[in-house]
Amino acid sequence: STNHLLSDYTPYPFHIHTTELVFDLSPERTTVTSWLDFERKTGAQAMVLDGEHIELIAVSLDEVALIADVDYTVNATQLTLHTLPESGVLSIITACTPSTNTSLSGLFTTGAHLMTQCEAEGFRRMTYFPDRPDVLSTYTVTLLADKAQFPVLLSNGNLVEAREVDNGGHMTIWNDPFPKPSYLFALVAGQLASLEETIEHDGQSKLLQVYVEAHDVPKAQFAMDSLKASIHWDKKRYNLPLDLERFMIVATSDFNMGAMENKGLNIFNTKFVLAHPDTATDVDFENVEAVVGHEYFHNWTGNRVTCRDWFQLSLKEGLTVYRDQEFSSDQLAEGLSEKAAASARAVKRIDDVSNLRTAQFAEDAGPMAHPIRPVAYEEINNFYTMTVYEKGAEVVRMYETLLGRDGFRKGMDLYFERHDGTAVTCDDFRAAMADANAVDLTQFGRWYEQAGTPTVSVNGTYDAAARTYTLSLTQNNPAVGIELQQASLLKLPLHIPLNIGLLASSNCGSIQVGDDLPLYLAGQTDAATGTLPLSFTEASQTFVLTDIPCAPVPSLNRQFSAPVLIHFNYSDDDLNFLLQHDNDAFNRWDAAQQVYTRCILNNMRNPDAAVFSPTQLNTLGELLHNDDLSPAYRAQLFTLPSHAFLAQLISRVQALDPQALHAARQRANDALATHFESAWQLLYSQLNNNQAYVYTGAAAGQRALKNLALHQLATANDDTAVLVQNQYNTTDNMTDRIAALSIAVNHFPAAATTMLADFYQRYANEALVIDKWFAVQAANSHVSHNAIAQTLNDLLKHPAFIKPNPNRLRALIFTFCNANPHHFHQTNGAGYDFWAKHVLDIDQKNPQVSSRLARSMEHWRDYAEPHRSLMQAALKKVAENQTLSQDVREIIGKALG
Ligand code: B3K
Ligand code: ZN
Repeated sequence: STNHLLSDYTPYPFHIHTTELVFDLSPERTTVTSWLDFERKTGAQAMVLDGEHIELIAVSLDEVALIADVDYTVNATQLTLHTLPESGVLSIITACTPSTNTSLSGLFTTGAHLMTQCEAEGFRRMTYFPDRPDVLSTYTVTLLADKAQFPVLLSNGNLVEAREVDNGGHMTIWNDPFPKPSYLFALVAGQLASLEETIEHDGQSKLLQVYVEAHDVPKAQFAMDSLKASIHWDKKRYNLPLDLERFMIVATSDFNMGAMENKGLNIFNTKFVLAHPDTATDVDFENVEAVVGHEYFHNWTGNRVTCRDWFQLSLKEGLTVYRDQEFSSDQLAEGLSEKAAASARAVKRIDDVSNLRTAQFAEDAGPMAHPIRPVAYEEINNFYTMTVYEKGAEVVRMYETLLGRDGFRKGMDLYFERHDGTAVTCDDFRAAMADANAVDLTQFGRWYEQAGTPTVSVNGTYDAAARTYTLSLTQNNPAVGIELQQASLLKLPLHIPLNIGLLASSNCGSIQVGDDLPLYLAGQTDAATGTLPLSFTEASQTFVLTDIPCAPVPSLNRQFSAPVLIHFNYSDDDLNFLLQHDNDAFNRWDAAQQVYTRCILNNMRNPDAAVFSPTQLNTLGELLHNDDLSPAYRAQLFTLPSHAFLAQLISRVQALDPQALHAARQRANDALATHFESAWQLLYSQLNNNQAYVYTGAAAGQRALKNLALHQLATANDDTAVLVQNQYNTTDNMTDRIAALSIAVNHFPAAATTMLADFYQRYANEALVIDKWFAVQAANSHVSHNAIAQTLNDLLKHPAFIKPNPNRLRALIFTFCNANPHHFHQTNGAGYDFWAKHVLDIDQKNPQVSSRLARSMEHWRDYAEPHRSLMQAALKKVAENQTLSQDVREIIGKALG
């Protein structure tokens, strides 16, 4: 396999000014005719076009047929035109077979429909083309199909013409006036119904459509509302309008990822479009809103300004994730009092950061570690990662922290002024931010070049006589992943914006214990109260804070201003103090996480000792009863750090015993369940108030805390089975029903059997709900290893698991491998064998999906024996397979390498 290098970039030697395409569509054989209006830039190079899994029928230049092996040559991946003039129109006819395309890349069948997925390199599965993001062209597309079979024919941009043709056929012609790369092309041919609205926007009327299967139309309104909110938000916050006459969203059940931002024609996994209280949970609603926003925001950050090459992927993805996070945060805060809004925003930030710390920090500590702008890849689809997306978003957020809201906006404005309609690099974005604010962001550029999660070690000393508090910071970022092979690599200090606060540890003067002290940075005149942003740029750096009237407890990296790990030698009392008093809601939650982490790790070493001290339980008890804290926030405060997050922390210092970790984490949870049993009881009865379902952040928070309470009660007390059964039977929404089912599956097996049967029957026709039914069983961390093996066997043979689509595979197989550590990490290796079998099976059909599953084992080196050797053996078994896809081969190669 070839290794693609950032350093190899060269511009494409031709312009393709316009691209005209005619698709004669049918599942068994689709023909594509293209007319490419080209112009040579410089030199005399041949024109090399990409093409895979397609049949070449004819090539002509200015309507004169070209001759194979004379004018052009063709191999399995390229068509090379040897002697082209300065300019002309190249026409190519190809054919492909959508019905046998199980990779879901290129043109494929899904249910009764035909759809495309082109990013990153799917366009070349339909026609020969320079399939790279820096070749921008204006597209006109004609779609021809049987009218009865495919009544709906959609492509990018504006509809130019629609009419019937002979023999029961029909055609539509679409024109997209905005130059775009091939990865943003899309077409849909199907039997779909649509929900439509016309809005007035930017002085024009715009048609919005959400296309779904007819029976799903009642579940499409929330996506439509989310789209309208997104359009409104982007205009208001960034003055970025919807630039086409219409905007379409189409849902499909068969999709490798969440959704795709094709120009004017977004294609979505049904999971991120369909939302109805009967079938979708609060988390599903939240995700639909976020993903609709994300894809819409790409229209500017990704489509109007796109990437020069795939190494720059974070240019569009990091920025667009940052934008969707801010959109969701604004949606949650809308209409609330200032205080409630701040709390709602903290809840969103905590969700995003815990996701980052669980999954991205782990990625950044393993064999796939890479900078947000990678320098090499074998298969680009493997680099749609947590690092490129989520750490990329944190890097964008740091610009905002450094430059302020207005400064960031100035940078965005300049970015579009300079680069609209072009394909650019991450450096161009950074230059726009720097130039618009007249600041030097050279050092900040290292965030794009270096992999790994930096550790910031902090020492604090209070000098009572001098009334100073001195913070000494050291940053450390050792080589990881691919960097380990770059012998000459020198990692340099990063520019880290570190927000800090100092809490008064006692009453002093007018200052009360727990208050934020006013902060003055020595040598600087500007004073800040509360949170002070430090600009930490050296390997080691000291900050002296003056006029500090009493000994403080520091609150570090407030709001998670930088994606780093903080080391500070807090005593148990310090953490308890922060848990009681921190005025930064994010850091208060983080104090709880640190308490839990410390207690679980202690308990792993000392399983017979109590997990929590009386002081800790006392403070936690006060928080649980504190009605000033929103239910959503309290639910987060009482959620333990994930197994994966703890595993990653442990593996930094010692070999990981996954069963010991699972058991200690379980004991911590049991301790919270039993110690606060009466509080959980009270909360459950208060919050289980039979209010009709409505999706709002506040209502979702109440359900989250209620279902956490029910879960804790189930752990503490067997009588809870009645409450669980009752909630399952009487609720009006999926959030509560699936929560009850999950609790029953884990704690009340007898009740679960009938509930599972009932659930399946109720929702047999709702594919996304049946996915939940599979997932709940695959995640069962109770019962015996033998029982779970039996369940998995039954589920694999279940009629609903014949020809599973990616969502179904994720529900059963991925859930077991990634979210059930107790059963996955059996000491006889059965979980690892299961993994190997399914990686190989899935790889035959869909490399992108199997390659994601392949990653479940990349941390094998972190494990203690016998796990380590058994995992290595399973990886080797997969590696030996001769027919591995390039996708899986890269992952396994890096894991073993
Ligand atoms: N840009 C697409 C992801 C494409 C993944 C290709 N393997 C969705 C998104 O990030 O919005
Ligand atoms: Zn994206």
